[in-house]
Amino acid sequence: MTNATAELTGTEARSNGPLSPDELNKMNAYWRAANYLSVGQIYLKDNPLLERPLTLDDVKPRLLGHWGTTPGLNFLYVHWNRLIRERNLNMIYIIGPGHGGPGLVANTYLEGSYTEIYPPVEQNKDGIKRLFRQFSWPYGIPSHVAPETPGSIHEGGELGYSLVHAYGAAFDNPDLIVACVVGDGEAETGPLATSWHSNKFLNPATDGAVLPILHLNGYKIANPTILARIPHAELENLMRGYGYEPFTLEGDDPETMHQKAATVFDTMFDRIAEIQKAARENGSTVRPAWPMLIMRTPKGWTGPKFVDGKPVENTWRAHQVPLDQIHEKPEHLRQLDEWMRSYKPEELFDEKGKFLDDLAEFAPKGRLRMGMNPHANGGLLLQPLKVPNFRDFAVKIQGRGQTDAESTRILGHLLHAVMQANLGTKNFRVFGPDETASNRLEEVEEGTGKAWMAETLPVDENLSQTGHVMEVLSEHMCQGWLEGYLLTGRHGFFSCYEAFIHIVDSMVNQHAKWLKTTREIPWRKPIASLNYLLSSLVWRQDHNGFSHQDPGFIDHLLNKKADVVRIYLPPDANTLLSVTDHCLRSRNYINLIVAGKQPEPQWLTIDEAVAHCTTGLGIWQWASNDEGGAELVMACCGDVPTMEALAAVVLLRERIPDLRIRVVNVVDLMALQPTSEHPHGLPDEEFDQFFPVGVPVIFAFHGYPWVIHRLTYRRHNHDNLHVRGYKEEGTTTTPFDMCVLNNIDRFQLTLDAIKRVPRLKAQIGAAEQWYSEAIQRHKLYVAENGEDLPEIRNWRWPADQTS
Ligand SMILES: Cc1ncc(C[n+]2csc(CCOP(=O)(O)OP(=O)(O)O)c2C)c(N)n1
Ligand SMILES: [Mg+2]
Repeated sequence: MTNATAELTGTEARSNGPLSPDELNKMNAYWRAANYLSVGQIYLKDNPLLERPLTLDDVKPRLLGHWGTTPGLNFLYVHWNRLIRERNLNMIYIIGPGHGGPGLVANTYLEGSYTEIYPPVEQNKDGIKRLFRQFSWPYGIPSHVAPETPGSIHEGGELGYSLVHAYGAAFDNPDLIVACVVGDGEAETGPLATSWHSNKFLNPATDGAVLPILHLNGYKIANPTILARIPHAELENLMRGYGYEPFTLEGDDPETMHQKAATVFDTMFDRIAEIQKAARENGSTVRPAWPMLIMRTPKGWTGPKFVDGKPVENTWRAHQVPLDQIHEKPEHLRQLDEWMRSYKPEELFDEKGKFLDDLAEFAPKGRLRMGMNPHANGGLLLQPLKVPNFRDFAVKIQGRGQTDAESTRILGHLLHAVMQANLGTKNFRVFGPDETASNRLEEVEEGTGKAWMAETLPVDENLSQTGHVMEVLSEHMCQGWLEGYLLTGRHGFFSCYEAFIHIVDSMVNQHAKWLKTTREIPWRKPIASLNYLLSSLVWRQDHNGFSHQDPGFIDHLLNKKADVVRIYLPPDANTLLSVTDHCLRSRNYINLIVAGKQPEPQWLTIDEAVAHCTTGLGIWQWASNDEGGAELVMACCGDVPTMEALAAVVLLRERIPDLRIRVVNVVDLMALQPTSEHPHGLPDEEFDQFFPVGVPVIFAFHGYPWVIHRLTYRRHNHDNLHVRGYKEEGTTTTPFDMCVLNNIDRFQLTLDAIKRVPRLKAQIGAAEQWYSEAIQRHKLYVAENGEDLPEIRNWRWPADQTS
């Protein structure tokens, strides 16, 4: 392999491409500088310019970071700089192998962004020392392309999401080019494998461009990659099959590689410009074959070729820290010294440690620098969403629970209005894995359509090349597109079946981490919240059954930092409207809304709904008779549990008319937590007002029952809290039988109440008898008739019991 640092003399290389000899030399010097600073970050805490031979005192005690991917990322950065300058491009750079963090830090430092954002990291020797020392250092900066890294919207620690983020960023950003490096290992992940199809949703007239670079360095941590070990033609055909026009850049000799890269990138960027021109000026509506690059370069390019007699460069051994026993092996220290000097720092930085002006000039200026591009700090560009008055869509309540509505369909009216109000600014999209209509939100498609650049047939409905509803049967893609869209300063809404949102558990972890960290970074401006609507809920899987029954996403989100997560279970349409309005206006949260799509009773007027959602929980006085002090609190959270709890109240009143019952409905789950744990948490004194100490609470909950215990275990009345919820019993059966199977039905709640109220002790035996007869009757009836008992099916809250 040719030494990267050799002065470039090859006349052939100089003449055979778009770069002048001077430009080529400068680009290579720039790349050397980025590589030098990358290696320095991994290894050094002192002697930043190698003014004296390296000693063990200069080297960090713990060597942390990843070298292997970094030189490739740096190589591309230098080339993007040239293209941005020459073509005045608005460009951001997404790094799939986010473990190449040192490279992005190095490049944003060289272009000046880093020092502007972090002034102590000066453009001199002290600054370089600080830059080196802080990397992977306690209270310093992380090793990945983290939120702390200027220009990043993608941490890349969990591999697989680079390309969806890139497309999400490009939607509705017609002037933006998103260069996206996909690791060849990353390309083996499920999310990444499907992400290539994003090109069927990208409109060259109204969206920006994504330039995928498959970084084919041949290896992962300890293995070769699949795509590097199939014939090149097969790989190209794979990319063609995905609808791209593949280009290849292959080699290891910097001298020729810069020229080759400049040549291929000029062609590819010309191609992007042609595609956009055809769509924007000539009205072409054909789905284009966007260019993509297969970059076949060595892993650990320009690093040590052999260590301890074993090959390192161009192998998986280059993945992390190639010389990792510096403190044990003097030979490793000598090799490190030699490796770093091979970049010739004395030719790159002046005696004060400042990057030489005629090299620094090579970077673009101002906001064109990728570290300063506002699209990578989306909050800077965020425009408030126009949200029409949600009260205009309210369900008229005539008597408690006397009218039914599909709550999510009512929400669909609001979302449609939001979509229409923001079509002009093009900053709102609704995402769903083929479930928008199934979740009763299809009205949102009217007037915009569902994005679709592939073939259409007469039978299709609502497909449109400019649609702002995004439907693809990949929860990963929906989530990733939405994240990319939000991170670049727009708004969105993701509706999904409750059980299958788990597919993106891991992605939402990463987004939550991003939000948590950015809250602590002053220069990162708040972005719009990530809003989920989960419908097709556990209790009403009439068509599907057990596979579709899982309310555990709530549990999953509860693990996240309280600052970031909000969970709402509106019991009816008006509360759903109020909650959604709030979520759409919020910033920097992950909002989870769990709401049913089946016809269900409507309880609250819109004014009551707003008040209820504002406190997060409330006593439903109209359903309570607790004057003189409650003897029992019947609590509920979620639409079906609310109905069962109210039905139990009616049954209890029939049996024990003088029982003083209070009904408490919880819409904001986090209100149950102590204030110390969550900003929405009620102070203990207030909590005790709702759930008085010593009074038994029967709590009917939408999800897994221990969620409620987990949230309330420190509350005074916790010992008296008895929760019913989903306990993993399910199948394709009637709606009420689902409740019975999980012991959350009205009969069970009634029996629970009788068992827990001390003065009713004498009635327990009779109540148990009554309970088993009721359940028996129910089971026989559903088994025989295939539907619920008429009194269950047609149940209504009795008007005369409204107080
Ligand atoms: C989803 C996921 N699985 C596993 C890992 C652990 N991991 C970190 S880097 C890496 C290899 C990545 O290889 P590649 O994408 O080819 O990157 P590069 O060769 O450029 O370093 C793996 C498996 C991870 N970060 N994310
Ligand atoms: Mg690789």
